[in-house]
Amino acid sequence: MTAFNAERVREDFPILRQSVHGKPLVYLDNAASTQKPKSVVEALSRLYSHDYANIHRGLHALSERTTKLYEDAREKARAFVNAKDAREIVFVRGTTEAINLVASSFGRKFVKSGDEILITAMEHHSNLVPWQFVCEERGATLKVVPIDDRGELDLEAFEKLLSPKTRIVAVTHVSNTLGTINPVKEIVRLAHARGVPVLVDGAQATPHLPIDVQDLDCDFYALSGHKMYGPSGIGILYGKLDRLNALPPYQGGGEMIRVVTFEKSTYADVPARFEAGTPNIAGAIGLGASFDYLRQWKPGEVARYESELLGYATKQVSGIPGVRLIGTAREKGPVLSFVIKGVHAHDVGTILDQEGVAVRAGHLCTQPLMERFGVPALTRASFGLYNTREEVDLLVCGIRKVSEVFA
Ligand code: C6P
Repeated sequence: MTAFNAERVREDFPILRQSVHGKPLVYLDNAASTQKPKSVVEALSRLYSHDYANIHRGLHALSERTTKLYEDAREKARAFVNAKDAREIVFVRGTTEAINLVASSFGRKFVKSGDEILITAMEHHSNLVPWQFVCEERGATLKVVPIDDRGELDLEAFEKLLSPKTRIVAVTHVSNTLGTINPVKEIVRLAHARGVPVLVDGAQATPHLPIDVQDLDCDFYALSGHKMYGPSGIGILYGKLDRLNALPPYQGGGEMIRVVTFEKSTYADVPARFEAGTPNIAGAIGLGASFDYLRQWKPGEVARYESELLGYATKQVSGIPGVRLIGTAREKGPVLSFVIKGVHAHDVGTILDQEGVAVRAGHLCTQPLMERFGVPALTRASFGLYNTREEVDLLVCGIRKVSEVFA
């Protein structure tokens, strides 16, 4: 284990050493996607320079080597989320595909007319629209757990909304817009007490928090590689073995079958049943390298550092005239969303970009949340393990400029 030191960490990310519009780059769009450490880039380069072939199909040396690297990455993913068994890890394109997989397969088999699916008011569209598909197709109803003005989930309302008709609960671990860390373990406990399975959207949790799916006891957990210093186009769906075994296939194609005839096909065991076609081989291996990268620090050390950084930023930004913070939950991931009176979020983003500060502006794929807080859009600074207090100061300086220009 190494002691956490953000300045040293920055040396692992050559992309950060550049200027944008003549100013040093301050990359604060980590909730959208993170940058990649050298070790991840090198793992991809090594694969394509030495080992690459298709997997699970070839008898030749390169195929065997690449298959081993791919399956090693599955084992690294298992260890990262502390799953019991590597068969509980399915490689997918990312969180969006993981949720679509569960919604489609679970919906087809277990959801019928009159049933209910329970989500929360702070879900990303990726954990909302797939459930709307299911509701439309099966004649079910989508129920939404409300949140309070800080952006915290109303647990009492959640308990009341859990009904004998509830088939599944789908909840985000950490909100991409508000930063709220949801009490997922408690949510799972309450749902399980009524026999309802829970899917957790971990897209914004896995880059920051230690994850233990056995401790959470959730039935499904989704994550995206590109948000946790790995490649894009790869992610994992964790599912308890019995839950995955109970699901029908999601897509048909190569490698997900056992026997195929024109009359009927039978399917492979999990996880192969859900990995139809040639997968994102390099992506999975690169993701394995990002798990290795994050493992160098004690669990919780990155979260502690980022939380301090968020506290530092929150204090300063909230003091700027005209600024309203959106998302002030007591437990938060490193996300700072805000609006500035009289200024459109896109203008804030554009002016900050001129200062070299990269943030995201818009509805952040959470349109119902914009309505809940009565804003058309917002600006979000999101922190990662390579960000520093000096960078927060540059962000604050940029926001002050915006606020002074438009005041
Ligand atoms: N949020 C953001 O800027 P994909 O695109 O499949 O890797 O992740 C989708 C997703 C699902 N859930 C949550 C909570 C998310 O934050 C995201 C992606 C990015 O906030 C892009 S919209």
